[in-house]
Amino acid sequence: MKLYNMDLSNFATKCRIAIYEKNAAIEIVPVPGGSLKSPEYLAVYPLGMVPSLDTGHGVIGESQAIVELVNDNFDGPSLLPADPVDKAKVRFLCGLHDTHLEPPLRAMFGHINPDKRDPDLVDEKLAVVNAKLDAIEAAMSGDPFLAGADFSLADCALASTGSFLEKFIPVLGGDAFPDSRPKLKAWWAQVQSRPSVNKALTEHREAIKQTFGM
Ligand SMILES: N[C@@H](CCC(=O)N[C@@H](CS)C(=O)NCC(=O)O)C(=O)O
Repeated sequence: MKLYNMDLSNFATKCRIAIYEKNAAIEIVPVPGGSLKSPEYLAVYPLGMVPSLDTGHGVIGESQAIVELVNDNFDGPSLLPADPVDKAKVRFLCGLHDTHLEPPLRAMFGHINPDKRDPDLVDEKLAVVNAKLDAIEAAMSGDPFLAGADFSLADCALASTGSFLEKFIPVLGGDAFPDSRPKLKAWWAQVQSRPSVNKALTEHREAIKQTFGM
C-alpha cells in the first residue's frame, strides 16, 4: 500500500499517526507531478486531494476510510473499541473533528496574515470553532485519551489538527486549550509525547513553518 501525502495536510497527518501507531507497512510518498492538481496526480486520484491511499486494489480517499483500513488491515492494538457503543463514540469524535471543527478553522487560513485579514470573517469563524471545541470537550468520555483509556482513531483525528489550533488560534485572538476546557487541555498536553503523534506532528509543524513562517 502507498499513502499519497503532504506533510502540511492535517488529514494526511491523521493517516500518518495511524500508520505510525500500527507500524503499518505503507509507503508514504509525495503526490506525483508535484501538485494536487497535476495531471499525473489527477490520473491517480481525480479529486486531487490528500490523503489518498493506493490499496493495491484501487485508490481510495477520505482520511476516515483510510485510517479504518489501516486499523483493520494491520496487526497491533485496535484503534477502535470492540463494544458497538464505544466504537460509535470514537467515530462520532472523528466526525466532530473532520466535518464540524476543521472546515471553519480552514476558512481562517487565508487570514493568518494581519495584512490579509477580514476581521468580521475571523470573528464569525472563531466563534464557530470555539463552539465545536466546546462540543468536543463535552463529548470527551475519556482519560487520558479522547474516548477512554485506549488511544483511538479519535486521537489520530484531533491530534492532527492540534498544531494548527496551537499556532493559529492565538494569532487570531483566541485560545483553543484554555482552563475552561480542562479535559481537552490535559489531553493536548500529554498526547503529543506519544511516539506516533510526536513523529507526525514534528513533520506537520516543520511544513507549517515552511509555509506560514511560524
Ligand atoms: N474529507 C477529506 C478532506 C481532505 C482535505 O481537505 N485535504 C486537503 C488538504 S488538508 C486538500 O487536499 N485540499 C485540496 C483541495 O481541496 O482541492 C479527508 O478526510 O481526507
